[in-house]
Amino acid sequence: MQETHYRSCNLCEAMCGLTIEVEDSRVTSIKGDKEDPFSRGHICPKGTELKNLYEDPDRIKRPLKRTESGWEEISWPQALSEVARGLHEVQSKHGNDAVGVYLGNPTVHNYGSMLMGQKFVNRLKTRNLFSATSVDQLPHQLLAYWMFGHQLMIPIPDIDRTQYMLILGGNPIASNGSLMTVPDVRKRLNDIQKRGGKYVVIDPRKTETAALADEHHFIRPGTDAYFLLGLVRILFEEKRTQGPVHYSSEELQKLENLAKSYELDAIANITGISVESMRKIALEFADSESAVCYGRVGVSMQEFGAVCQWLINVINAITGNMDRPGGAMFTLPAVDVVDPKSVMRTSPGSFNDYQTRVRGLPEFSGELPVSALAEEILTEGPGQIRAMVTNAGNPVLSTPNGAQLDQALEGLEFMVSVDLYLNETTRHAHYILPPTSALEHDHYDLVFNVFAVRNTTRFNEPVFAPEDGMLHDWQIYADLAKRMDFVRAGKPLPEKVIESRLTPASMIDYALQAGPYGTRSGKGPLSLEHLKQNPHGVDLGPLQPCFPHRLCTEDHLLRLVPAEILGDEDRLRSRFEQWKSDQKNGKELLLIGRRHLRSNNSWMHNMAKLMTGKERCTLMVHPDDATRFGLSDARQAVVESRVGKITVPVEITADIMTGVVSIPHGFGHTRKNVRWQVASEHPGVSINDLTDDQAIDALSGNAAFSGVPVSVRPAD
Ligand SMILES: Nc1nc2c(c(=O)[nH]1)N[C@H]1C(S)=C(S)[C@@H](COP(=O)(O)OP(=O)(O)OC[C@H]3O[C@@H](n4cnc5c(=O)[nH]c(N)nc54)[C@H](O)[C@@H]3O)O[C@H]1N2
Ligand SMILES: Nc1nc2c(c(=O)[nH]1)N[C@H]1C(S)=C(S)[C@@H](COP(=O)(O)OP(=O)(O)OC[C@H]3O[C@@H](n4cnc5c(=O)[nH]c(N)nc54)[C@H](O)[C@@H]3O)O[C@H]1N2
Ligand code: SF4
Ligand SMILES: [Mo]
Repeated sequence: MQETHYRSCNLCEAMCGLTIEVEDSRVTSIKGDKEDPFSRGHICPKGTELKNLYEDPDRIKRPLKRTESGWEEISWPQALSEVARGLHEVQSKHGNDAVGVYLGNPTVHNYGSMLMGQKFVNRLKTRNLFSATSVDQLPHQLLAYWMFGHQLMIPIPDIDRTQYMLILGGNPIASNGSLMTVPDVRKRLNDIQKRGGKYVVIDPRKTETAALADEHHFIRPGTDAYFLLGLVRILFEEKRTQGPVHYSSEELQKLENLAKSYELDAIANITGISVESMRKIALEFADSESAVCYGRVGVSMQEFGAVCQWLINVINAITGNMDRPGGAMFTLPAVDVVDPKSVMRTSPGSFNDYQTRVRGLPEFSGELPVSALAEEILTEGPGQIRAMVTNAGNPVLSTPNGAQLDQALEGLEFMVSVDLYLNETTRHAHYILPPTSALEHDHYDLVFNVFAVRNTTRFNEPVFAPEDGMLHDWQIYADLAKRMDFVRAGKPLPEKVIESRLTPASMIDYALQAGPYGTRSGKGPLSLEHLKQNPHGVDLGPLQPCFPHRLCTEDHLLRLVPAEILGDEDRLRSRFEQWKSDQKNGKELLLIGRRHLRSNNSWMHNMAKLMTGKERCTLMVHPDDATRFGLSDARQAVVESRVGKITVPVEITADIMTGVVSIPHGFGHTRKNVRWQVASEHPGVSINDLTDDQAIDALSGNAAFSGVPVSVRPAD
């Protein structure tokens, strides 16, 4: 029997609509869905791999328990009970904070896991909550909280209407866009050019996105804050600022004073971008009919990640491009998570309400920076983490100084992982609880509809029923949350999986109906049923201006210069002085990362079709540096940092700035007892065995991956 299913891909942020053909319970083809009004048929090579992910023989299908003789398959009730008891035991012996939690990136691509996982995590009542946020977008959320009053009021580039886009530290043509859900980004960037606009890229590497840009400027890693300050200074000098609009004139004055205290010549020396180039960019930006500045991981994962995100918002605001078509705008999603009256409202945020035990790093919105995780496990004393729960993550490969974390996890009293695979992290678990894979569960994108470049919505029905004896992420967490209550109350534990009457779909139905386009709120046709009738998705129109009513600050003004940023000024200035007087010894190179279209962080390397072609885990080096350090193409080099040393093949290319080298993250599948057969044939090495857990943005606590000082030499 042949059937056609429609659902969107949940692997990255782009949410591409897929047309999935199934014959006799096997997927026969996955293509882009041309009738999806948002993605318009776009798909990348990873989308079709949902089939192989579903069929992957390495995927875990039954709960696993680590025993003396290896992994043993056990029943769900046994696994869930032993996990609940294990966690309870650690907490009753050592206190609630003795259990740590790490939520990986795919958590936010799985609404069931988010909705029910949250209930379970709340039950644990631990402060030791970590996630991929603090190796990623923490500065974006922090500045949204400070400037707009809500951590999820993140400004989104109105890419379809802008006439000038300035991109820093993002490579959307490889990553398919981030904090800008934008399927088919190559075409949308090209459309800017076709309508007479332009886009400009600031990046230490001439990336796939930079290669097609109107202009590309190399920048020294970690110096973007000064480049952005330079632009702000020029905007003031050239009288291109607007305002006050939605902010006070005192704030504008404070900003001007700050920017004018950084000299343009010094900025040019430090960043490698000339004063003329800065001036050209600033003036073209300001004089464009509309313009938007966008910065992504390359500028959030650095020493001044928070300052960078602040200045990006500032540039959009003072040129009149904040909250206007073609500038930086805000979504009004079908399930609103920002409006305090919404049934799905989330916390506006919190900052520094408490700190990590060892290093005193600040909390953000109930989470602590993951750069501190290993030391919280390794450092003895009250409050030490003795047990971990990991969900959909691989922090051994994805967080700084991963080797240290690897070692820390080995010594835990108890660890449970909810994951599809035995990866570099979950191999340390005592129990692995495997959920269904994407094609077996329904999905509503709670997160990426909020960050989309158009208001859009769809509901994704499962393609297959779950295999016998498999549970969804949400079912695992719904059970565990209740089972913890039983254990704590000293009651006998249920011998069956505890069913929940509340389902993620029912929660979404309620939220859709009550939401800004819903039937119950009388504002539109949306309900779960309506979305099921429209399987290609529903377009809700372009982004609309929403200031001041949607601003979540008390006075409904945007805070142009948050006090916390001013508090970071001394650090910003002293680093500036340090850069100015930096006597380059010529021995040090600055390490950055990169992404490849056919990868997805650490976990798609097990898909054989994605792994064909040239070796991907290489050290990119500029020809001049290769000569300087005696490196030859395709030969091995030793790269060494404060925390570690790895050996990696060299790729000589003029597409990287001199003084900079690059290695992609997510590789390093060489550790023992990992069950990733294909990935093990393309193991590569982990860049995060070089990145430094002590290198952070001291203001936000975010990891500073960009610009790690390393030495490089030939391996033989
Ligand atoms: N040096 C350097 N390090 C980086 C980065 C960088 O640019 N440079 N990028 C950082 C960024 S932005 C991020 S987001 C992190 C990502 O880092 P992590 O979130 O720690 O790791 P992933 O590789 O995304 O985790 C994948 C795991 O999730 C599991 N998984 C997938 N789908 C599901 C699901 O539906 N349910 C469950 N339970 N499990 C699932 C997979 O089986 C796999 O084991 O890496 C960060 N690390
Ligand atoms: N194919 C693929 N797609 C993905 C992922 C993946 O692993 N593979 N991961 C997903 C995830 S979790 C995320 S968060 C997004 C990230 O999406 P993007 O932010 O677009 O990610 P990258 O491609 O790593 O782009 C970061 C860029 O920053 C540059 N950079 C590094 N340091 C600096 C610096 O100091 N200054 C400046 N100006 N630039 C710098 C790098 O050279 C790189 O080109 O991608 C998502 N999509
Ligand atoms: S671009 Fe992202 S959402 Fe689209 S098919 Fe590729 S991985 Fe899936
Ligand atoms: Mo990410």
